Amino acid sequence: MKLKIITIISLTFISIACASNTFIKKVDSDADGIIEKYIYFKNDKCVKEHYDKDKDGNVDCIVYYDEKGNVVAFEVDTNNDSKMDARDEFFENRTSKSYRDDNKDSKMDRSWITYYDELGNKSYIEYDINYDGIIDSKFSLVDKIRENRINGVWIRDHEKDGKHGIKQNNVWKEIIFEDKKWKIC
Ligand SMILES: [Ca+2]
Ligand SMILES: [Ca+2]
Ligand SMILES: [Ca+2]
Ligand SMILES: [Ca+2]
Repeated sequence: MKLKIITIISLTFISIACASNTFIKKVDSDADGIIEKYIYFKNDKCVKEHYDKDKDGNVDCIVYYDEKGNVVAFEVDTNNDSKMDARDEFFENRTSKSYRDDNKDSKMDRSWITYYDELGNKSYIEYDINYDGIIDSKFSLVDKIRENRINGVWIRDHEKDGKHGIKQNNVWKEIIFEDKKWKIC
């Protein structure tokens, strides 16, 4: 009797999966009885993978794929609270966009756009420090120059002892990011 019930449940699950044209493949690659990878298929193509790398039963990494099998996005739960707090998106025009939820309140706090050269090396980064859609700083990895938008003007950063700053009449002044903008101290 017990065996019969299990068979019915199993068949029902397959039927639902076929009707929606999607199914999930569960992978226990080291055969320890714990599923550490879930592969989601739609129209026979892998659309995303869920990973439980530390095997605590919660997904801690998700990889998204496009129709060609390219990775288009990557999410990670860095503090193991079952909420993704880091996301990276990859685009065909040799750019990527990264988001981070630093205080783990499920709202992203900062983002940056990375540009790559033809060889795939990072060449340029634009930072939105407060995640309001406005770029606050930019950094060229080619000439190692960082600029910060101060009162609407891009001004070269003269970093000193880990602090950001500007030079005015050869005098160094620290700048801090406060109330959504860079301010000269
Ligand atoms: Ca986990
Ligand atoms: Ca998290
Ligand atoms: Ca946040
Ligand atoms: Ca901003």
